[in-house]
Amino acid sequence: MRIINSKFVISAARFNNLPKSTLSEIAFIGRSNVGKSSLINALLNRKNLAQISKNPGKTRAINLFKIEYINIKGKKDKLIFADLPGYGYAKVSNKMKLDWKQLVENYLQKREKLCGVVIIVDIRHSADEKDIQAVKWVSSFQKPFLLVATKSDKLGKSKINSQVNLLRQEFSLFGDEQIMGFSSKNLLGKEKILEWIERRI
Ligand SMILES: Nc1nc2c(ncn2[C@@H]2O[C@H](COP(=O)(O)OP(=O)(O)OP(=O)(O)O)[C@@H](O)[C@H]2O)c(=O)[nH]1
Ligand SMILES: [Mg+2]
Repeated sequence: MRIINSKFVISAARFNNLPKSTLSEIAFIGRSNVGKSSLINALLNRKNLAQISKNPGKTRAINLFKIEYINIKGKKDKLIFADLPGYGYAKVSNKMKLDWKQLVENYLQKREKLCGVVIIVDIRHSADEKDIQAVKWVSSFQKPFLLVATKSDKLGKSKINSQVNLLRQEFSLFGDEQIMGFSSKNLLGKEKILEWIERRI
């Protein structure tokens, strides 16, 4: 797919504030500060469409972006990207954690046109409990997912492959299809993510 245009639509702190689901939608989820917004910007060839912050936990709502692209058959089409609020940030109250869970759960369960979820982890770290939970959670809603191990620019080439293989085992994934390395800095893996998205929609 070739992206031709993208724009911010809405930031919704409640599920009911989201506009009706009419276009195919792809969601992005991961630990707070893992690089979700950077990944979305990289896919869309934009510097600052999705907010990038050095302060983890800043995104507390679901941000929607409307994308125009040329599909594999050369036809113009549209889809939605949803930047979901990050999890695992320690400095939030229990009430906020509960609100987060309810918002994301509602979203995964009820968003009618949601056709795939990109789950983002840091390639440098072993799978932790929260990330494993996230994978199980998304799977429990029968949503196809792609695990993207980002910040691969921080590792050498052979280390990237060995980490991806390690993470594949830790997350009990089978086959190459479900996990890959990525970097928002040097754009490694960008085309593969776009191909995965196009297959889902
Ligand atoms: N080296 C490197 N740094 C990255 C990469 N992706 C993101 N970062 C940095 O990681 C930090 C967090 O990135 P964001 O894209 O804001 O992460 P996020 O997951 O959207 O964060 P929240 O929305 O706050 O939860 C920023 O300082 C980014 O510049 C990457 O691929 N490589
Ligand atoms: Mg963000």
